[in-house]
Amino acid sequence: MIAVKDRKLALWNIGIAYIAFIIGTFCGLLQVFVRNDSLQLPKFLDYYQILTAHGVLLALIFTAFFIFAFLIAGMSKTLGSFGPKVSLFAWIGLWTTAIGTTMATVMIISGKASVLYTFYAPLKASGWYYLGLALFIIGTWFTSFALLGHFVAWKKKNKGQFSPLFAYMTTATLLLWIIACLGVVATVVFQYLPWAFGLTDTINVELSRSLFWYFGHPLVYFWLLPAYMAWYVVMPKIIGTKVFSDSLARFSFILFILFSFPVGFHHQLTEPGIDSFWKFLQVVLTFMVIIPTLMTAFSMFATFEISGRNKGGTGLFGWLRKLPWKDVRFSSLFIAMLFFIPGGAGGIINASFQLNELVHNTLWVVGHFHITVGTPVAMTFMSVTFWLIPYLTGREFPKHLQKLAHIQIGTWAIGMLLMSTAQHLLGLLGAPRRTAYAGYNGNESAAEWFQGILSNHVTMAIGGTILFFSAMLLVYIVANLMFVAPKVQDENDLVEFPIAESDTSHTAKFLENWGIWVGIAVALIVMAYALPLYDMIQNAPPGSRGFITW
Ligand code: HEM
Ligand SMILES: [Cu+2]
Repeated sequence: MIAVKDRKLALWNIGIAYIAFIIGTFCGLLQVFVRNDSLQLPKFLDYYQILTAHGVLLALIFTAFFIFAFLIAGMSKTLGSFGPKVSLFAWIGLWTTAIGTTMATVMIISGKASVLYTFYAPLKASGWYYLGLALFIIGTWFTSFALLGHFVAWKKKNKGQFSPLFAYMTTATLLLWIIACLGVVATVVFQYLPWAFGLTDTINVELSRSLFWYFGHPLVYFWLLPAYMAWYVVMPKIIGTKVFSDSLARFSFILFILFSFPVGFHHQLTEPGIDSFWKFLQVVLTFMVIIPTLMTAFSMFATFEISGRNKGGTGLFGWLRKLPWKDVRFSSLFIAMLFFIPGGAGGIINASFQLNELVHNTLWVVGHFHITVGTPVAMTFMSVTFWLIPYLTGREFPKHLQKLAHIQIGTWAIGMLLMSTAQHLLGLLGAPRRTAYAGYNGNESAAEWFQGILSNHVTMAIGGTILFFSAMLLVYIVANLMFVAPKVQDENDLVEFPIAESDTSHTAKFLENWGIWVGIAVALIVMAYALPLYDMIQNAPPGSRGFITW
C-alpha cells in the first residue's frame, strides 16, 4: 500500500482527467451529428469551438493527467513514498496544470480560441489561451522534475543497482516529454504570446508549425509509452507470468526516445516551405520506429504464449484459450493491442511521402488517431483505471461493476470499429477532416461517394453514439470506484497493483546511462532540424498578421 498523501495526489490527477473526458466525449457526440447534418448547433456554439474543446480536452488534458496519475502511483509503489520536496513540487505541478487547463478551456468555451488543438498560425486566439497552454506545460514540468528527483534520490541510495523497470520507463517517458516540450514552449513564448498580446504584428507561420510538430510527434509517444508500460510491466503480472525480457523492454524504450524527435516533418509533407531533402530524411527516420514497435509486439505475444502454455495450453493456438479473458483488466488490454495493429499499419501509410498526398487532411487521419490514441492508448488507460482507482481509494471492484466494465470495453470496441472504419473510408473517398459541412452542398457525385454502407456519415454517427454511451458507462464506473463501492476491511483484500517480476541478470549496464541516450537524441535532433529551422529564420517571409475566422 502506498502512502496516503501519494494516493491523494494520484487521485486528484485521475479526477481531473475524467472531468476532461466527460466534456470531451460529449463534444465528440455533437460532432458526429453535426457532420451528419442532423444537428444544428445553437448560435452561441460553433463547430470549431467544440472541435477545439474535443481535441484539447481528450488528446492533451485527459491523457496528460491520467498519465501523471499512473506514473505518480507507480513511482511511489516501486521506489517508495515521496519525500516532502517531491510532494511539494508535484502539488505545485498539479495546480499549475489545473489553472492552465481552466484558462484554456474558458477561452475555448467563451469562443475566443476556436483554433483547434494544433493552434496553427495564422489563426489567432486570445493571448490567454496560449498563456493557459504555457502554464499547463510548465505545470507538467514541475511534476516531471518531482518524479525525476525521486528517481535520482533512489539511485543515490541504491548505487550500482538497476532501477525497477517501471521507474526506468517512467524516467524515459519524462525525459521524452521534457525534451519534446522545448519546441512548443519556444513557439508559444517567443512567437504566439508576443503576437497575440499585440507586441508584434506578424508571425513566421512555417517556423511556428515546425516547432509545433517538433513537439507534436513525440507527444504521441508521451501517450504511448505509459500504455506500453502497462503492456510490458502490468500485463504479465495479470496473466501470471514475468516480463518477457528486461533488456528488450528497456532497449525498446530507448529506441522510442531516439526516433521520436527527428521526424516531425512527416506531419508537414504538404507544406511548401521545407526542402524535400529534409522531408525525405525525416520520413526515413520515421520508419525506424517500426523496430521498437515490432519488438514490443513480439514480446507481448511471447508473453501471452508463455503464460498460456504454462497453464496447459497446447497446439499452435491452444494457449490463447488459457488466457484470463474474464478478467476485464486483461481483456481490455488485449483489445487495445488488437486495435494497434491496423493503427500502426495506417501510420506507415500516413508517413509515406507519396501516400500522404492522398490521405492528408481527410477523415482518414481522424480514423487513424481514433484507433491509435483513441483506443489502444485510451483503452489501456481504462484497463489501468479498473485497478488503479480501487487500489488508491481502498475500495472493492464489485462483481456488478466488473460486468459493466466488460460491456463498456465491448461497446467502445464496437463503436470505434464502426466510427473509425467509416472515417477511414470516407477519407479515402475525399471527405475532408475539420469541417462542419460534409455534404458538398448536396452535389450528386459527392453524394454517391458518401452513400456506401460503411463510407457513410450515418455509420460514423452510429459508431460515435455507441462510443458516447460507452464513455458514460465508464464515467459511472469511475464515480463508483471513487466514491461509492464498499471499502475493503482488511488490507490483504485490497486489489493488487500488478507489477511483474523482471529479471535484470542479463541486462546491460549502459542501458541505464541516460547521458549517452540523451546525447544521441540531441545529435539526431540537430541533424534533422538545425539547418531547416535556420533556413526558416534566416530566409523568413514577411510573416502573417493574425486571422480570426470565426
Ligand atoms: C465519444 C467518443 C468520441 C467521438 C464520438 C469522437 C468523434 C470525433 C470526430 C467526429 C472527430 C472529427 C471531427 C472533424 O475532423 O471534423 C474527432 C476528432 C478528434 N478526436 Fe475524437 N471522438 C471520440 C473520442 C476521442 C478520444 C478518446 C480521443 C483521444 C484520446 C479523441 C481525439 C480526437 C482528436 C485529437 C481529434 C482531432 C481534433 C482536430 O482535428 O482538431 N477523440 N473526434
Ligand atoms: Cu507523427
